[in-house]
Amino acid sequence: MSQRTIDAEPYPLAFQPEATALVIIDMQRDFLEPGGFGEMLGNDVSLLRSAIEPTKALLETARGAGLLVIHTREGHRPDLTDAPPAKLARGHLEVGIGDAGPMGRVLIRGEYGHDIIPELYPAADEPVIDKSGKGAFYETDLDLILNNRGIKTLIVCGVTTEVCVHTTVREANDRGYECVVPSDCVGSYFPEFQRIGLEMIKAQGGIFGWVSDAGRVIEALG
Ligand code: TIU
Repeated sequence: MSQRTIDAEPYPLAFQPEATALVIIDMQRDFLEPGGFGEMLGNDVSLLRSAIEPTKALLETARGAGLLVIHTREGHRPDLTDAPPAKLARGHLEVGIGDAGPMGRVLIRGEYGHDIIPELYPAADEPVIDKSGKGAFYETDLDLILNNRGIKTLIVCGVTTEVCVHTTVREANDRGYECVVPSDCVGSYFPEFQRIGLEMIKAQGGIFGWVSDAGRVIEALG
C-alpha cells in the first residue's frame, strides 16, 4: 500500500489511494437546475454551479488513479412510501416532494430532475446510492460497500455543504472514516453557510475531518 499526503487543514492528511473513495453527494438536477427541489425551497440554484468544474477535474483524476467512485442521489420511491410525512409537509411548499414540476415529479427516483447532471454522470461501474435522507449512510448500503473495499478515507464533494455533505461527513466520521472536503467541490445556497460549514469540519483539530481543495487533492493523487 502506498502512503501519500493531502495538503489540508487543520494538518496534512495521510492516506492510501487503495483505501480511498471519492464520494459525490447529490449533484442532481433537482438541486442544481431551475425548476427542481432546490428552487422550490426558495433558493437561487445558480450558487451551486461553481462546484461543478472542480468536481469534474477531481472525478477525472480519481478515475485515472483507480479510486473507488461513489455517487449519491436524494430522492424517493414514486409511491412515497419511504418519505417521512414530516419531510413531505416541511415548508408548506406550493410544489413539493412528489408533485409535478418542470423536470418531472420533484425528488422522485426515475424522474429527469432526480438524476445526476451530465457533467458528472456516473460511469457504468460506479455505484450510485439512492438515499431518502440527507445522510448517505442512513438506510443505505454505503457502509457495506466501503467496508468490502477496505476504504478508510473519503474525499467528499457535492451539495449542499451544510445539509447533505455535512450530514454524510458526520455520519462517516462517527463510523471511523477520515473525510476530506475540497472546499471548491462543495456548494451551498448560502455563502455564509458555505464558509461556516467548512470551518466547522476542520475546527477543534479536525473535529469532523479535513478541508482542502481540488487542486491540492489532485496533486496528491497525481
Ligand atoms: N436544501 C438543501 O440545502 N439540501 C437538501 O435538501 N439536500 C441536499 O443537500 N442534498
